[in-house]
Amino acid sequence: MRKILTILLLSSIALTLISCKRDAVEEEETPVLTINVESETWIGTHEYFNVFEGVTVTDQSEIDYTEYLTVTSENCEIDEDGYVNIPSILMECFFVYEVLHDGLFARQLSTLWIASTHPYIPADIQVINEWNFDDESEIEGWNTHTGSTGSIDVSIEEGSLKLVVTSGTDSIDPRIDYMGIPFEEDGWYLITFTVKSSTETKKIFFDIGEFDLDTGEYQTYDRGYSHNLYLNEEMVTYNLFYFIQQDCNNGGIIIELGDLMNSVGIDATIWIDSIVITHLKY
Ligand SMILES: [Ca+2]
Repeated sequence: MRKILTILLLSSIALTLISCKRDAVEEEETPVLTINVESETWIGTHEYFNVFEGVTVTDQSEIDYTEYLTVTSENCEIDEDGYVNIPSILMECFFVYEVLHDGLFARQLSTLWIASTHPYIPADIQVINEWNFDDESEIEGWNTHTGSTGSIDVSIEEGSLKLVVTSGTDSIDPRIDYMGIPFEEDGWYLITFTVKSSTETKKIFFDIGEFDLDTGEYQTYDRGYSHNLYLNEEMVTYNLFYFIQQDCNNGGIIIELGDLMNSVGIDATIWIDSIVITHLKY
């Protein structure tokens, strides 16, 4: 009996020792931290981005170290809450995610691409000009420039602005414009309209900007958002976005109808309707 008890006791001690040794091994295992962040993120201009959103730091035992995470960037500004000051122009931000806690360290790089052909449309919009061309009075304020060889005849037909265009040999003439609209610096504007052409391959240039009253020169103020459009024989609705770089009091729409690249010597009758200029407020 004593022998059995002794064996049991020894077995128990041995098991305890093995158990303690296992605990010791587990305690000695060094946590390895992983920063769980996408290596690349794409957003449009005027979307917000927070460097901490959705990012976690864990070790192999799923212990959370997220509270020790820091993020820095050499080329983009991050505010104290983690929001990035997104510039309006196309670019990228480089972020360095780091965690340092109790001698443990991890680093992860991440790139935010800010790229979009246009911003999203916010809830707060303001229609600043609108033309439905339902009667002759809506031609008022639209000016034409014919250049040396082109011509343009403006009228209203079936509720649309009708432009009978002889292309001529200039690229910027003939043209039609409407000026006197104030645009705000750093403002996003959306222009919608419908347009069709008697000739499928006719191309027009649609832009917003300002006439310098001193020089008589037209100056474009958008940043890479001017638009060359191929027209269709059916009415097509366009939504064109523009970003204005500086205040202009005498801004407006300009539509060039002449010898544009890939549209040389093409005469056409063009119908435009339902032009709406909207200021997008972010
Ligand atoms: Ca109309």
